[in-house]
Amino acid sequence: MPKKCVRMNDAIRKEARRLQKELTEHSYQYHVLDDPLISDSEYDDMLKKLIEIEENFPEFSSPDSPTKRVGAPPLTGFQQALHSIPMLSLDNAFKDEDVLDFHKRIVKNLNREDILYTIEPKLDGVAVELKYENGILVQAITRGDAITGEVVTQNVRTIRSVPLKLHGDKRKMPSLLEVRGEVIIRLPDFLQLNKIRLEQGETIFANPRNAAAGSLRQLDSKITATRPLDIFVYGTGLVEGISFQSQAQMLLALKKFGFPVNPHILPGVTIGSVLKFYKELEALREDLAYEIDGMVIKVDDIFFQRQLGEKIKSPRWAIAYKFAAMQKTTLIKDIIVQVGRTGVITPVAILEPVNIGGAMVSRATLHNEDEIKRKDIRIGDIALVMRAGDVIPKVVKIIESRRKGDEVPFEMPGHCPVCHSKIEKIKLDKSNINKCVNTSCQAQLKQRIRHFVSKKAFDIDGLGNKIVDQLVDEGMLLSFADVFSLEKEKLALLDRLAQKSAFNLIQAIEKSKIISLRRFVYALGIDHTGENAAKLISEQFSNLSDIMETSEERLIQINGIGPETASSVCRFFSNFENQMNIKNIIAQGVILTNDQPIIIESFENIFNNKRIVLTGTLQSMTRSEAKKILENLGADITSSISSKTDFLIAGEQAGSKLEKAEKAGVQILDETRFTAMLKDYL
Ligand code: JCF
Repeated sequence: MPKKCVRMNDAIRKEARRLQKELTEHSYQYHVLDDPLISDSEYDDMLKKLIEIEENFPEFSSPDSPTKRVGAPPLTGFQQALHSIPMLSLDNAFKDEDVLDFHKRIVKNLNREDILYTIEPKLDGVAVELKYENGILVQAITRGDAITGEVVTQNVRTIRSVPLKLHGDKRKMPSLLEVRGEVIIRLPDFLQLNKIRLEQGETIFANPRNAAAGSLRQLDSKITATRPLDIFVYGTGLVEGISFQSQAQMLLALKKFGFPVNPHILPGVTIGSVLKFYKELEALREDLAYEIDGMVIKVDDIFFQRQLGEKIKSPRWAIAYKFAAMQKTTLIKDIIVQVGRTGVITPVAILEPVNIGGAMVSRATLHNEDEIKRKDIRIGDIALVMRAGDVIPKVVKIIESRRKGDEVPFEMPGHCPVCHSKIEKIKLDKSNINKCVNTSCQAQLKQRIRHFVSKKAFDIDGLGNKIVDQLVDEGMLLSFADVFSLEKEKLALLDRLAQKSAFNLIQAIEKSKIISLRRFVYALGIDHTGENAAKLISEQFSNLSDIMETSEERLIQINGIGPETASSVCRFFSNFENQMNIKNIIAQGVILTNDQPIIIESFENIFNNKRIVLTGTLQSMTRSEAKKILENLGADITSSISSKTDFLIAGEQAGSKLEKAEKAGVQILDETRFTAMLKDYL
């Protein structure tokens, strides 16, 4: 080969190495440390470049290249492999007493009292073992029957938080390191995954663990690569060329090798603290973004662990202290139907109340008629009910063995339970929905207004579901626009509302009138138009009229807007009644804002015609931005305080103007108050 060519190849090899190294680092920053240093698109560009090089020069690829994360050609079946050391499971404890017994056994066995434990959340995922030879990931196997597992190396390579190569000095790599951990899917990712599957007419996963297991056991790793798998590691199998004295030290070492280690681990604590932490972890459970089903308690000292040894199925030095189940069985007393915002009828199971993981549950969603048929759910059945995080409880399945024979199958009513209009069956994609097609149905109106005033829409504090329902029942709310003409005196007549609350509510309504275009579009409750779609659309248009007049073709061009949303948005705005509704809302003095503020209608807002002085440093915007926004709202911005000044907006380090304003009795707004008044006008 001519010299020049060698040199060029050399440069390409170097470039490949550089890209591999940088991509690996950025992937770790993003997936393990949760602290990305570059944008997604910069990352994608680099990855694309590397893929191209490796396709043309396969000799520059390597088993730990980030390109290996996209999946390999499909397998025809999984191979089996032996675990070097059996991958045991854990004995369970269900109450403090069980844990104290465990402690007593250990004290007796080791003949000493000073035992320290390392404790960690017990993840509800899929156990795997990763094998690193000289720092490179060479094999991954599932737990299987503890002795042999299935080889899922290609799939595990697609998990972004799994290091393909250990971090640290190459010369100090252990010759062999088997790392054990739990593959999980986080709850938000799980919900998103199921949402997509539902939209595509595929079966949904019952829980994150099933989703993780199903994804890990894919023969086609390209499919696995699309699944949001994550991992936490908690231990080792066979290790050569390195050793650990304690569980805590081992976890720290694993962290340094680049593995995600759970942040809620408590190293080296006494048995008293173990029991205390159990309660704290149980409380924390609700806030975690992944499912845990207990706490793992391990003797910290690895020498002691060896002394204690193992039983056939589980080690003597560890135990799992389980939490109350998030699934319980209970009686389905009745099945009723609820009418949603768009008229969709959702069947709901009325349950014999049951405590599930600390919360009383008396209702569970049944999604739709098809789901009831598929799961053969009947009134009088004993069912397994699940609660997870703050999502609505649902019926997982019925317990067939507890059927008596007198259970009654559910029948979808022919008429809306609220307005008595006919319920129509509509085929949507691959599923059937039942719908009350009467758009003036009171049940729908209630739901629409609940949505209209909700946190992410108009955000009217004090206008909760019960009050909305009552106002609709009393005929005081017939449309969106009526929200803005509610009167204090009439509100105070409602049995739920005290004088003071009525006053506060009126204030909250006034405040809500300045609203961003994005929130406004979301508030309208258009089919298939959630928070994100509303945001994407609003970003593309400077005002509402433009959105109202746009075409489906134009909407589909927006990245992230699909054909369903596009057609639904156009249908909504071409409907005469909707157009009238919007006109009436605006006529009530609602002001729409956007990133470039454009005011649609009248100037009824608190800053209109006011003389305002700005001083000090604002955190959320520059002074000139604040000036522009205020001027758009009709304010007159002046530079010095006088008796005619209405407001002083004082940022940090406000000086003499602040003093002067205080003396002159001018109303002072600090940044928090000011931005609250503007709300998300910014
Ligand atoms: O989080 C888990 N599911 C988990 C399982 C954590 C551990 O530390 C474990 C385990 C199973 C066995 N430790 C052992 C020894």
